[in-house]
Amino acid sequence: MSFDPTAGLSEPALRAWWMPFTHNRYFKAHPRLITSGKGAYYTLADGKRVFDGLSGLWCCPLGHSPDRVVEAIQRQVATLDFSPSFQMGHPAAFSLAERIARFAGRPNDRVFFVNSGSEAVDTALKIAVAYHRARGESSRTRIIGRERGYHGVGMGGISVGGILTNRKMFSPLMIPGVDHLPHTFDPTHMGYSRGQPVWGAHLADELERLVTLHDASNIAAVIVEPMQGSTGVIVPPQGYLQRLREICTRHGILLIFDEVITGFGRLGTPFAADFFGVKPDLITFAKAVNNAAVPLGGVLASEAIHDAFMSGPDHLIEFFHGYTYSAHPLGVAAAHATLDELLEQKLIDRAAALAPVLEEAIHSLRGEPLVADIRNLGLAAAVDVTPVPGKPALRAFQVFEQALSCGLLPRFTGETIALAPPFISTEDEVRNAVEILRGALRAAAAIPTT
Ligand code: PXG
Ligand code: PLP
Repeated sequence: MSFDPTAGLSEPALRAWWMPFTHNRYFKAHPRLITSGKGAYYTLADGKRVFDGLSGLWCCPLGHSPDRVVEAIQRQVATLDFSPSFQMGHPAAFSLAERIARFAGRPNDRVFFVNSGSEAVDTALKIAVAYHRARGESSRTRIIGRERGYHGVGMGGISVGGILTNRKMFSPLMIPGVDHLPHTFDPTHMGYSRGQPVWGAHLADELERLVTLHDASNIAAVIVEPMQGSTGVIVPPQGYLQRLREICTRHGILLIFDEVITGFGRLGTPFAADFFGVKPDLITFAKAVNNAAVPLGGVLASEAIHDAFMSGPDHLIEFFHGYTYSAHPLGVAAAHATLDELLEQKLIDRAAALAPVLEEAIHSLRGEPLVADIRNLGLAAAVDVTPVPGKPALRAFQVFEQALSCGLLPRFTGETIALAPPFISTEDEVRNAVEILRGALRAAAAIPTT
């Protein structure tokens, strides 16, 4: 018997899926089920339509099930469902790599395909360490991440990441030799900033201190999200990323931008590197690369990094790394169709044009009940709420539930509500999402907390 997605869920079925990053007990007592999606809207199991305020999980800029992507996947699965990428290859993967490198304005880069942001991060860390070794600088092994950073859930990613809850249970599994730069959020100096805060470029100088502590000869790479998404849209201060770049260059340290959220247009430019005018050595991407229709991610590596590996007999493998599903034909087909759509429909320009609409709307929430801070950059914004004393993360959850009941699916984590609407949204939809959030803040504030 085939599965009927619209049928009510049985108790054993609800029990069986141990859900990721979810309050499983609460969820299973109060299931929130999505049964379909089209354009900027989901349909829930009770038939209600909700606006997708976070483009999936930051990954569906074209909205849901765009015809072109659907058709590309359908054609591909009927032609070549799987193709091994170890010692064999399929043509569309090569042309996609070339397209992505050109799209990034880095035509000589090489693209290593993976299946998620977490895999992209762990791959980039491996490339960084192996690169230095290949060049005879094998003492360069230390990696520098940043507080509050989110780099996925692989062992490398949680080690360089800086989100306490994602780290504290797994302490013995962390890779050694990692330091963290301070995060750049300071509400006393940058509260309610619109776009990039003016204050804070000096925080990049902490990297110099780490170099002084360890010596550059021991440091392989620095990894940062150019805009921190997952931890709540923390926007880099003006000049900060430029300064990180200068310090890395001066000391021969690789700079990795984790663009899993910012890649493919979220800031209104192809990559955040373009937005900030800073050129990292490695870029990780995933999510929006193919509108998330099939898991796909990758790492862009500069030609110099790639070439350092190309030594030894040419019949031998140069980089002992890869995944069964690297460059999966369905993921690749979806990415070609996504790029076609992003470029032909000029959707990145549209994201850029919607950015000031979102900025204006979200900052109009200042002074509403519970609001503690508001931030935005590109087509992304966040509102911090004042926590209920002794009950961390409850307020944002209440706001989320109120919003959902009024037709908006935002994202909540900790004390933050985030919005990152699809690029296909209209101005009215963006403004309306913020109005629903306003109502949700007021309604949540009225809920007794004792
Ligand atoms: N790096 C960054 C910068 C990310 O934002 C990952 C790596 C990991 O990607 P995967 O594909 O392994 O999940 C991410 C993922 C949220 C949210 O609501 C953010 C992410 C994932 C899920 C939810 O902020 N970021
Ligand atoms: N575990 C086992 C036993 C495997 O054979 C493989 C791949 O062959 C993996 C894990 C890794 O899987 P993937 O390549 O999908 O990451």
